Amino acid sequence: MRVVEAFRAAFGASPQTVWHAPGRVNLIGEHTDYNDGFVLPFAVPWGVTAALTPRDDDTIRVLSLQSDSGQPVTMASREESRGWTRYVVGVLAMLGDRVRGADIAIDGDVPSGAGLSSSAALEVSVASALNDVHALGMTPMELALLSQKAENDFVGMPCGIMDQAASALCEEGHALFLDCRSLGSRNIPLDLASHGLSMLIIDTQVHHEHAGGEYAKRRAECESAARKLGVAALRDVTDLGGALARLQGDERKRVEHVVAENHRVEALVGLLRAGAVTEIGALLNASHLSLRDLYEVSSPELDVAVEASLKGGARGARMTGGGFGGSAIALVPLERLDSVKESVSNAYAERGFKAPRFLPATAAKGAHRVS
Ligand code: GAF
Repeated sequence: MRVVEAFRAAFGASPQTVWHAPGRVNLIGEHTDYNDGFVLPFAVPWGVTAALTPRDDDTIRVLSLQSDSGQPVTMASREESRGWTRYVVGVLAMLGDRVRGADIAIDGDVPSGAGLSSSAALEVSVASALNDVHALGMTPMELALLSQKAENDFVGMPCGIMDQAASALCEEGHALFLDCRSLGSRNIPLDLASHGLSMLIIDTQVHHEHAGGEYAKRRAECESAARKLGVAALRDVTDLGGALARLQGDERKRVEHVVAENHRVEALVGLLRAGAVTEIGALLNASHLSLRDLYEVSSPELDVAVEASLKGGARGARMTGGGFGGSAIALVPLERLDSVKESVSNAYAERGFKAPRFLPATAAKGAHRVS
């Protein structure tokens, strides 16, 4: 394994453990996680592999096979961490004095900037490796929560739990139905191929700079609306009409999205359980329109990807993840794959957008030890 070879070359011995954690796409349930709602992500076949040996001092050495220098970054303490190393050091920091330093080599193949949660994969791979070598006995959900805390408190991104939970808990061939309040989850079989369907990822190759600030703003709007409505979180809104009558402007739109999106997750899970996977397209489309018009987190590239894939024969399509660029997903009958790709490529070329990248999405396994 090349990450093990790189570890040996950099640090002069074999790693004590090697863990892989995947990125994700979200089938449905967008911007619901931090509203205590429901999500339905599945793990993708790309992720991060972390080879790790603990140290008995506070030094942290991290080598990324994707970094240009080819050299490990050496930090005498957690405070020295900068840039991408914060995702790694943040996990160590959240473990406090349960761990000291570590030598770590990282190899990732999540398509960069595609919005497929490479940062969650990085955090969860390192958290899983540390849990293993230090015999901490943490469950996959505890590792997901630790990774989310590293991202919230150390990196400074106020994300919800979805991406880390997907990376830690998903099962091959299944989507993860997660209640972000109780943290209870169920693996829902996602059998597309036997229905003649596939899930296509359309990577817009665009990531808008202001995404982080807009994400925090949406979250703050939801929290403000929940306070006005006297509920702990938007998950608790039971009378949508009554709630909307008490709100105005952006907050009104955000609430309408979140409440309906939670119902769409439950409806989609119901269809999957009933074996009616061919029927989920309308829910994907409705989710996209709501994210575009009510939550206002789509982008021209995402909208064109969705519209053109439907025109090319997709059964449903939507943006996936936080938005403002990243990827869309399309549910495509196998015999229409070429026509969907052609339709999207042509639409992008007509508008002068950068050519999109197409990736097949199969539901992969969550974090696991590889050596
Ligand atoms: C990003 C966040 F990291 C997730 O927690 C989630 O809120 C998602 O955007 C939107 O559904 O991926």
